Amino acid sequence: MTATTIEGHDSHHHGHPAGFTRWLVTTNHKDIGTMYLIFAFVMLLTGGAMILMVRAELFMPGLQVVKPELFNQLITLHGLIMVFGAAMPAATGLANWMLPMVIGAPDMALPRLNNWSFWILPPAAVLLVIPFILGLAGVGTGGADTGWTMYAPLSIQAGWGMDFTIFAVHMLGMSSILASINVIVTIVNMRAPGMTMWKMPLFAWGFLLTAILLIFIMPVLAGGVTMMLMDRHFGTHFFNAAGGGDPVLWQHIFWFMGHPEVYVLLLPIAGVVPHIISCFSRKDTFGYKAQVWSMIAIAGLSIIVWAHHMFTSGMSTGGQLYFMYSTMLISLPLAVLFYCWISTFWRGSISLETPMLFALGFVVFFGWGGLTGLVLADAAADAQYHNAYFLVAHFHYALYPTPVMGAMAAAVYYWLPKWTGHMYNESLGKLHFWLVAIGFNLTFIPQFMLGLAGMPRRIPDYALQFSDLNMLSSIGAFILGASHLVFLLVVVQAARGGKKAESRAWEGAQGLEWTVPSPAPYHTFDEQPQFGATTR
Ligand code: HEM
Ligand SMILES: [Cu+2]
Repeated sequence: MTATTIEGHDSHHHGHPAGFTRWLVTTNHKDIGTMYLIFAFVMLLTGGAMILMVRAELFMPGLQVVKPELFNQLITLHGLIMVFGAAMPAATGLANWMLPMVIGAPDMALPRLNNWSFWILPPAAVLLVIPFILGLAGVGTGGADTGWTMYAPLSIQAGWGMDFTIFAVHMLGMSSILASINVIVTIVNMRAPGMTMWKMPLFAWGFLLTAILLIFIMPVLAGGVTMMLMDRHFGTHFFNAAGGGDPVLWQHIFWFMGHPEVYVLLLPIAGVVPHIISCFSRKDTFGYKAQVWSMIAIAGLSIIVWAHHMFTSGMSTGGQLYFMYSTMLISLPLAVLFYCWISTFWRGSISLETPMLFALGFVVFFGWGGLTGLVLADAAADAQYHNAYFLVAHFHYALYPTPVMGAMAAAVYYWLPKWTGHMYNESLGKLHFWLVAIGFNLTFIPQFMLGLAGMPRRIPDYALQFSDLNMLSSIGAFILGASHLVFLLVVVQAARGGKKAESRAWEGAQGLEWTVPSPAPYHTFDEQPQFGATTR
């Protein structure tokens, strides 16, 4: 950001706060985007440190590092923090930074709401973690220890870490609903002239569908945790069989949110990745309309398949068949997406800069997550694999590539020159990628094998036969953890200096965001851009 833009801003508005106040009261989508991304990264390291303690415990059979109670708190907080603290805010940060720029808008439609959506997050994160820290200090009952799914009746009986978690979930959910409203209003109202819905970048489609999904599902979770709070403190028995309630009702409510949630994590990236693949293949995106319709189909289907998480909770044969086939149906639009991505780089003139490496890595690893998901969608096989490490490996192949490799790495590297005005260090970027590729697979391939061999999940100790694979998995996890520090180094370096980036930082890059200087000025489009034949 240059001094002239600030003066230009001041001349027609009121004063411009500096220092901490600037960040506290900012309504600028770039400031807010930056804060979201930093928050997400801090949460990634926090959740990561917690799971490294778990992997340290699982390095050898027997109990060495953490007590079983603490183990349960660690996996619970890891799951909650990764999903709500790291993955979703990373995507929202991207939306804030890039959505106005790719559709040619000066800012998000509701800037003050935007500020509020962000500032709800840090207190929520504190609420989530504080009982855990107090517990370590010997105060109270510790953090929630139910697993991130918070299954009743365990969550009804849990200590007061659960109440903090319920409150935190309310706040996190509120934040994402507000952010979603903002995304929808921005896309509907603020596109540059000439940009119809069917010419809008896939980036915007991904976020639009995600935002609609979130508004659909988050209130259901909010209702669910409110019922849980009532059960815990106000004498209701929604989930208590002794009082006429039903614990499985909780599972329905949770997974009605929880399953679409994985598509909330996927869809923004499904919108981002085609931009990157097309740029580094120097070819137009293949099958634009097919991709949009597939994303719509995925979003629609995602809300009618939730009970595939509940095959082992007891379900009628008819229910099992319905949820099995409806789940498998999602493979079709997903396969269309993969087909389009592959066709985009097919016979392109490909170069493998870091963003492209991460985009391709995403396609391969996430594809593996999808294929192993089909195994779990099979109601008969799921009985064997659901509560084994196979499931843990599967959902990490779905959930790590999406927010971390897609949003935090591929997209951040791709747009970093636009954000900072500098090129990042390509060799360190590549090192980051290969550490992720090796660390990630070394962590989770052994977990598939452990699952097939029958090692249960969420247990701090295991039989001797599982020793070697667990050791490998733990080594992989520490490599993966180290990779994130390399990433931090690259980003900090690029923010502080380096080779100047041109306005079109990548030769194959298309889109309105590349028509403005790098770094993008504080107010991107002082004059409304025209969307036409040369800009897509
Ligand atoms: C950074 C590398 C990561 C490693 C090494 C890792 C490892 C693990 C391990 C060992 C577990 C415990 C499994 C068990 O015993 O039940 C776990 C659970 C979980 N992880 Fe990760 N994870 C990583 C990243 C992520 C990310 C990025 C997400 C989501 C965006 C995520 C979401 C979850 C969830 C939802 C659970 C389930 C918690 C539960 O069972 O309640 N993880 N992870
Ligand atoms: Cu699901």
